[in-house]
Amino acid sequence: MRRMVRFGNNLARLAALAVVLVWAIPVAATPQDMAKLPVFEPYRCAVCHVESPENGGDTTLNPFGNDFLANLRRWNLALAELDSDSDGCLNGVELGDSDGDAVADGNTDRLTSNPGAADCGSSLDVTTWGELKALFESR
Ligand SMILES: [Ca+2]
Ligand SMILES: [Ca+2]
Ligand SMILES: [Ca+2]
Repeated sequence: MRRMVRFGNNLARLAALAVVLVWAIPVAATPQDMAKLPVFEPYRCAVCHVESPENGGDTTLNPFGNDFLANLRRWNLALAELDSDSDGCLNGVELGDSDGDAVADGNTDRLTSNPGAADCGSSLDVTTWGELKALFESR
């Protein structure tokens, strides 16, 4: 009987540890994931999340966050060429790294708009970007 109680206590501790780990891992991963992006100001957490956890908001992933996760938490050309939030601006254009090489375009240190929210404020839309890209590729 004593063995059963001890086993039950250990099982409860293990379950509690699992709950803590599941809760802690996504929170710990956020700054590391953010550091993989060449530019993340001014949106910070809101680049990937519906709202910024820093502001006590929802930690649900936005469309860009889902694509970043599906891309194995990597920022690259494949992700830069997507328009995760379907607002007409490619992720790379919104994020300020149009070729997805993790080096910001020019001296950009701020996002032009959020790749996870329909807020494309740039005049450089998918069509314009495609035309510009074709121009450079034809050289
Ligand atoms: Ca977009
Ligand atoms: Ca770049
Ligand atoms: Ca956007």
